[in-house]
Amino acid sequence: MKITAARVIVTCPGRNFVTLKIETDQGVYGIGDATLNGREKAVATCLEEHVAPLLIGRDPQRIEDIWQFLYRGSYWRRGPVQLSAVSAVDTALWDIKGKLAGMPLYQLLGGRSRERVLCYGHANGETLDDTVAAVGKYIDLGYRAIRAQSGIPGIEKAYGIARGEMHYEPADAALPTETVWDTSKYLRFVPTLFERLREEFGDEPELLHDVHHRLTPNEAAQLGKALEPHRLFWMEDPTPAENQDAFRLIRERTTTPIAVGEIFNTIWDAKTLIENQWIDYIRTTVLRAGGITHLRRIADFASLYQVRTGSHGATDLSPVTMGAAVHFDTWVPNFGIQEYMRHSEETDAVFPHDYRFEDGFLHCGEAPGHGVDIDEQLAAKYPYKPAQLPVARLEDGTMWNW
Ligand code: CS2
Ligand code: MG
Repeated sequence: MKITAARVIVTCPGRNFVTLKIETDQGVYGIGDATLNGREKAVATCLEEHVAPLLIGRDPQRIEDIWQFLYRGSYWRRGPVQLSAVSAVDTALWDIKGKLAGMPLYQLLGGRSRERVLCYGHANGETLDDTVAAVGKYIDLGYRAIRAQSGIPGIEKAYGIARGEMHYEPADAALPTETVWDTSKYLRFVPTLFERLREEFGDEPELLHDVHHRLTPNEAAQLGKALEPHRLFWMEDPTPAENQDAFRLIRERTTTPIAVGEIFNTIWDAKTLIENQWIDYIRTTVLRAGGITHLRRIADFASLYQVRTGSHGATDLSPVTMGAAVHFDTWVPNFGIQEYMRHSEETDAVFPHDYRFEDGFLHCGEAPGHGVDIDEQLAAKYPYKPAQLPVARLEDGTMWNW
């Protein structure tokens, strides 16, 4: 069996997506997601110019060997562009293997560990009251776990706040929008938000919050401590994680659970965090961390240290990633939670899929492979539209972490 083509499809049904379609001499094809928000063309070019030619003529059944060939064989290991490309190939190859076997992906991995996959949705609002109302809306929709982000008094554009109804898309302009950040205002405000949410909704709903890399380790520890009475499911990305040792300072000062890893590309980005048990949840995804093949390695390593999975699932990960993720989550023994930001109707139409949301949980389908396809004719109607992520500066103009 041979790979005959590896084609890249770029489409923008409301937001940009890069999709890889691997075709074979037996008519079976597989789909992989290669979207890197704000850097879509870099991955598309990497795939088209450098990776696709390496795939032609290879046996698509040799997933592990192709992974090793692309990772070890590229010499330039790691990095979001290279690993998003590798992930797309890997996801498409697992899709092909599932179709050949006539089995859904979770069966290939070892079968079901659970009946359904707990997921969390995104509630956000310009003000504290708006955010409380948004959390109420998610509870009405059946969600049992909800991430809450709010506008902060005195900060004009806070991370995570949607302009429209229910769909937050940070990549909002061809050139990065400049936002202003103020740590003191943020630290004063956030505990009042969660205090209010517990008052309104009681102990039952799981509440999450994304700090989005804005704090120093000591500030993160202060926030974690202040949030302890409100029993968060997790505090995400409290500080940038290039220096994994920074998390010791947070861990030793607060019991608020910590989740990290949506931008990690390999196990090496998380190794110190996991083996020291400085985090509770690892957020690596099928799309960013080497596909099913490598994500499985990370999850197995994490299981030795009682670290559970909590994969990234923002809208910039296409339904292809979401489909593969729900299969992975259905199997992975040390599953924690799955982020689930619903896609727009246009996106869902371009990517027909058989996973579904019901009663606060996601269910994967039984179709062979990961169960997500691409309607190429429809995709062609939505041309690429440049959009980059914002940047943040302190009030005096200093560049900060967005
Ligand atoms: C985020 C994302 O979902 C999350 O937790 O951190 O919204 C992130 O900002 C985007 O995926 C960036 O592309
Ligand atoms: Mg995040």
